[in-house]
Amino acid sequence: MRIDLITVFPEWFDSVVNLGVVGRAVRAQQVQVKCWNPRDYTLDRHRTVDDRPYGGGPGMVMMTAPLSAAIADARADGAPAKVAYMSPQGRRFDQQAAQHMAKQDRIILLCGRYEGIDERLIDSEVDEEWSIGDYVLSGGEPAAAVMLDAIVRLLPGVLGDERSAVQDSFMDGLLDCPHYTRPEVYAQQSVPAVLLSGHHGEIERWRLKQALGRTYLRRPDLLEQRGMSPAEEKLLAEFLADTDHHQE
Ligand code: 9WO
Repeated sequence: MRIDLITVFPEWFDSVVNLGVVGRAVRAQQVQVKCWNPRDYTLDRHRTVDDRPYGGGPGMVMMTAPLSAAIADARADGAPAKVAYMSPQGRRFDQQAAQHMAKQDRIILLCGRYEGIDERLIDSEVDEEWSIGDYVLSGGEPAAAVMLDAIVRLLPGVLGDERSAVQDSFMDGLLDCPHYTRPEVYAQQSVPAVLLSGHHGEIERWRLKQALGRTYLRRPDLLEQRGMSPAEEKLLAEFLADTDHHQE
């Protein structure tokens, strides 16, 4: 897959593209990431990309010309791609959206700065608008980094076979189960005995039960959206009967 970023802060993505799972995927050429800086498409001495808002008010607005030139160059550089604008006005980005995007050949992520970008640029060049949550950032870059990370880890071969199998498994659409590692006792709390038992069937059943229970307690909206099989209904009832979960 190919992911293009339109940004006045390409350096912002250095760590994203070099470290961790995404860094490994870039080095293995499972994803190509390319930045396009609107400042490189300015003609004035100060490389101006923003101007004062019509109608007045505080702050600045990103001008159309440098952005449209950067987008045109990005578009012309490979396969056809949709331009996605990172904005609080966009559709909420979730795991399902990440899975859909991971199937595309290419996407261009447009990062705004200042008070926003000229609406006419959005009308003429933007195909999709995406929000990662209901808060205002100082620019679209952190949102693009979030989307890039969520998409890249879903690409074939990026995570090990075992872990990608888990992604497609019955845990899909649920919150994660708790995890433990050594030591066996920490702060007077023991690791749940089932995880030390070596009974893989029992362990999988416990993990699914925990995932269902936590999703029910913390994100009932996700459980509503996903639905439960009769076996899962039974596991959840067991979870709720096991102990009190008031503090969760
Ligand atoms: C700035 C501002 C200042 C005063 C009153 C309201 C204001 N809104 C904004 C604003 O939305 N600025 C944006 C900053 C302009 C476009 C890029 N920025 C951005 C993107 N902030 N937050 C996002 C974003 C993107 C995706 N998901 C969540 C947030």
